[in-house]
Amino acid sequence: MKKWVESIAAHTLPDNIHWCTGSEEEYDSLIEMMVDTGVLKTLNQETFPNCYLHRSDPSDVARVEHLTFVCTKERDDAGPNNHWMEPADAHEKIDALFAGCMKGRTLYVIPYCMGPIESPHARCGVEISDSPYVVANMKLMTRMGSAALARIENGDAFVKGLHSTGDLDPERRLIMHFPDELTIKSIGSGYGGNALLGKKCHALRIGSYQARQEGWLAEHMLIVGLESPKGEKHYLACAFPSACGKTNLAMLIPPEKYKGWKISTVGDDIAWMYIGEDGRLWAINPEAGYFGVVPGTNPTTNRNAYEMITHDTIFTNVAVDTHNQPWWEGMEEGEPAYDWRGNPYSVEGGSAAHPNARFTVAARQNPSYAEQAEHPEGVPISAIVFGGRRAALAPLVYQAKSWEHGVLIGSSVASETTAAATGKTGVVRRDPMAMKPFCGYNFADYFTHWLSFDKRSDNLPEIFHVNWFRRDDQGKFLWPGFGDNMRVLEWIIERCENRVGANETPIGYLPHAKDLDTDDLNLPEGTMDRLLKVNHTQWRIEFDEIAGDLKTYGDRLPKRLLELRTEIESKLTDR
Ligand code: GTP
Ligand code: SPV
Ligand code: MN
Repeated sequence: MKKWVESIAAHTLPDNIHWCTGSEEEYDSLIEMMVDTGVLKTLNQETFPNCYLHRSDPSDVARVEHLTFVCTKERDDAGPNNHWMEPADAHEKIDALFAGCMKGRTLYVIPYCMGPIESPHARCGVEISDSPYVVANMKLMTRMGSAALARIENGDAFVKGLHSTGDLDPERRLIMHFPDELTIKSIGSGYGGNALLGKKCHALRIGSYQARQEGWLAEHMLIVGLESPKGEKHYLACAFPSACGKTNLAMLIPPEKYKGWKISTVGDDIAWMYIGEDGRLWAINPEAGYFGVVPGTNPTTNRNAYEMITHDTIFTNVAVDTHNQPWWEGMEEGEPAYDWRGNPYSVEGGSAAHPNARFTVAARQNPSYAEQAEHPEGVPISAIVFGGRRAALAPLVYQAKSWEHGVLIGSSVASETTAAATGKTGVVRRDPMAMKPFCGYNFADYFTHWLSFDKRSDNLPEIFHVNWFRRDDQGKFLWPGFGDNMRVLEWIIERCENRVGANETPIGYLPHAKDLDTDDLNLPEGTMDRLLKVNHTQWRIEFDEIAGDLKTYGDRLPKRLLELRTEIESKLTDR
């Protein structure tokens, strides 16, 4: 590793090299240095102790999918779902941008471990970066420093990540993955998913590639624990696209009538899953912190998150009020004085906080943090839940009839695009398993890999699909969401335990309205009917589009998915 660091230093020409230990003192001194240099702004320390604000370059506030590449030898191995470049060309192109890019800067060597240090399922990496903001975020988001370095020095294979903010020019911004070389190179962005290489680049893109070779799954999923008043425990792993509700569901506070239930957060964004000795699917959360969407967070929607981000938090691109406290849309108190760019707030200037403003916090600050998140073996998963943000069509919840049907449902997830990535928002696009931006190889092979689990165990989780985002004709959400999603999770658990019946439809099993307890919600007449209706005509159109999307994967697509799609379509007859 030393040789690698030396060769990078010889190419990037930093003034200094700093090997990160991950200590509190190191974190504090980096924060102090960033405050001095203006990278961070100190927020009101009385009301928000140890909280800081980072304002990104306005062109650098989200992931950039069009600049993100998977560089396998063969183009088909990356698949139509990824941008691809031939590895030697890719290295040449990006290495040219790294030449001398750290002059006048410090090169930080950041050893990290994704997953509990003691876990056989955890994996290590080393990120080289010239951004102290990245170091501070990696400290909160991963097990970073000496313990990870010790694992690596004991012979653990590790992912080599090279990152520089470069000159932040979007024309010279690239995020490249070389899965066969366990290498990531990222330049020109300081934003989360582009720069914190342990997260999307390692734990999902490289991780999914390794997972396929080794027989496990690396997924864009939250992991939540639900314990009933009787002490029955279930863990759900849920895949929703970016900014579609994972963090919120992972730390949900159930409505009053669910008194006695204990909800705990194992993870809010990524799950690594493997088949355990008992044939069940087990999951660990490779992360140790949250990089979460700020707007919309308030004591009613997500009290756990609201409390957790009142101290020891790095805010990115929020607004501030006149008392130098962070402010964002949907906070439901105070008023913005300065917007996310640092300009005096004006209505004409658009939203005060950036719609993709984020918080970074250590997971242990979450009041609902599950101790099981530290267990080397992780937790057994009862149900896998796919979901998307869809104003129309997709019902509140439905259950797959089999594992392969669940894989078809996952592969045809569609969702409205959000501010988490650059580009137009609110456009419905296919986002299989919520992994469209994150699968490090050809989706056709990924679907085959998912299907293969069926042959390896007869004890796999049930699979469901949910949609919290249906809207009425005025554009208002039909379903209250947030804590009330508990009502749906309870039905999911009851289905897993075979304790409740269901309405069989061609697309899957839906709840009988009477089995979803919504009496105390006072929903407008007809709401549940709309949320639980399967309109055959519209679903035929959907299934036609699904066929079109699946066919873009060509010959490598597992035939079974297309057959199953056709079987279901033929049952969608008008009633
Ligand atoms: P990433 O971190 O980008 O992967 O996103 P995420 O899936 O963790 O999304 P998150 O939970 O941060 O939610 C994104 C946005 O959706 C926030 O503004 C939330 O307030 C909003 N949201 C979350 N859950 C619900 C829900 O049940 N109903 C409605 N209407 N909005 C929700
Ligand atoms: C997402 O976009 O899905 C995120 C934020 O979780 S980032 O880490 O930037 O990818
Ligand atoms: Mn995410």
